[in-house]
Amino acid sequence: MKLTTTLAGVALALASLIAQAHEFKLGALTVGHPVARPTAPGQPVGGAYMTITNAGADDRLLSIGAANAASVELHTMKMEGDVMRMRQVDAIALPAGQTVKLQSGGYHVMLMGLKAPLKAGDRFPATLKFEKAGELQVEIKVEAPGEAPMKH
Ligand SMILES: [Cu+2]
Repeated sequence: MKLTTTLAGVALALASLIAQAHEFKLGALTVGHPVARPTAPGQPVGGAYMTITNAGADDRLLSIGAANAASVELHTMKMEGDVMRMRQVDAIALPAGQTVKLQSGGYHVMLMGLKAPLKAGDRFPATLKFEKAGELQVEIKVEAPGEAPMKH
């Protein structure tokens, strides 16, 4: 039991080290740990999350493209009465000097019309388009929620 716990701890530490290295830079922008959630067979829509740190002047995330989805939308979550609803947004503001978290319950990325289920452990390329900084290619990892060390 003790050994198992220790090994699990080591695995977790390694996973978080790898997660920290999983980032992409474009000028003053850093995209941290872009992940998508696994989907069930036949599920047409998937969610993706990341952090975007802006060390420069104000910018905006305008769109994301990914070849494994028919289209990719930027969404936010809003309470309407006592119901949480998703709504598409035109862009996500990236204020100077701030880190914006795209996460469950807030801004997030929706992959619409998935061509195949997203499986944990897979990776796929996506292109982020920023208003000022231009385009950045990132690699999105497919991870179940419990596997994301940054969520803790
Ligand atoms: Cu959504």
